Amino acid sequence: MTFARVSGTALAAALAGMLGLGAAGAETLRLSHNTGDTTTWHQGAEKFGELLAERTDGALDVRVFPNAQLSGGDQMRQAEMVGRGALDLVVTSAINVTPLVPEMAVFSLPYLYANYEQVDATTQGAPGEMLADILLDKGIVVLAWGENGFREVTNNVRPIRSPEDMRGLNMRVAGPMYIDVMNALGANPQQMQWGETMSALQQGVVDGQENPIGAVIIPQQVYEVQKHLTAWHYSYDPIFLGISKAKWDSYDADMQAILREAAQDAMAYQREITREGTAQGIAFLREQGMEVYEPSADELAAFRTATQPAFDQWAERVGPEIVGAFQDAISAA
Ligand code: X2X
Repeated sequence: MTFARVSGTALAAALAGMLGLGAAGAETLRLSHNTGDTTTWHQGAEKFGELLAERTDGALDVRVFPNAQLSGGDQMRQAEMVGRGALDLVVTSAINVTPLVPEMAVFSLPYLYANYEQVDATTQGAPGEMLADILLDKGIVVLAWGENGFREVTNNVRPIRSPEDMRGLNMRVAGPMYIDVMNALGANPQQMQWGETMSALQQGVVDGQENPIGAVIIPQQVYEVQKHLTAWHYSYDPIFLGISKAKWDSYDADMQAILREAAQDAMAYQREITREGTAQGIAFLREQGMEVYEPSADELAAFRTATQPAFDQWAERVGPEIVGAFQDAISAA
């Protein structure tokens, strides 16, 4: 497109977007997330924008930037940027925030949760609020919790049926705790941006990775570059929609209520489509030619035992008060 062919209106809109101004005096908020534009993270973020525009008569407009574009491709940096007001909004997963807030690792402790009821009892209950309070101290207001999901392992070398099968595999991981989990299993973990992972898998730089089926593996077509998947449910990863405290404080109570409700509704939608995609996911992946292994209860117990050292190490880092609150909510669910 040459400059001369851009209409005056389009140019004005483009300039307004760059300046953070939307149509006719609307305020444009920039939302960053670190997956592609086909994921349920992206759909949840877009839904938030739609609801917000509707409910504010267009006064607030959300622009969604996928693939961690606004943080130079660094998925871990987004939270810190929202915290100091360099980003307005973020959708990110718990594990990405652990460098800033190590307590966020609590959600993803290996084999903490056995099912979605237990998950919801924490993310939608008092334990989730405990973490939201800690994030608030870092300048991030959590508006709602959504879902990345139970993370499943894929690789191109062999089917994973036991902890022994993980030995020596070169595994891409997102964040710090997963390095310790992979080490406990005898794998060779390598921390890597999600944005670089598909090509690393394709080129054989790493053998495998782990991610949730409905939110990431299917929408990002990981099945195109990976042969084996084991549904070992070893770690749960929530996402959240957060806003910078500086931005939040610029609104009155009525606008804050609209923001929170739109976020709650958008993340409820996001959880729903993620769970639907996950429920149909294994059949779909088999159709695509993946070899999917579903471990028995005994086999799952073996993975749990093998990852226990990483659980213990990170439970200590998170602290007994928070871990205890999670475990109480889980046993009551
Ligand atoms: O990087 C990943 O694996 C992803 C997309 O799940 C997260 O952002 C943690």
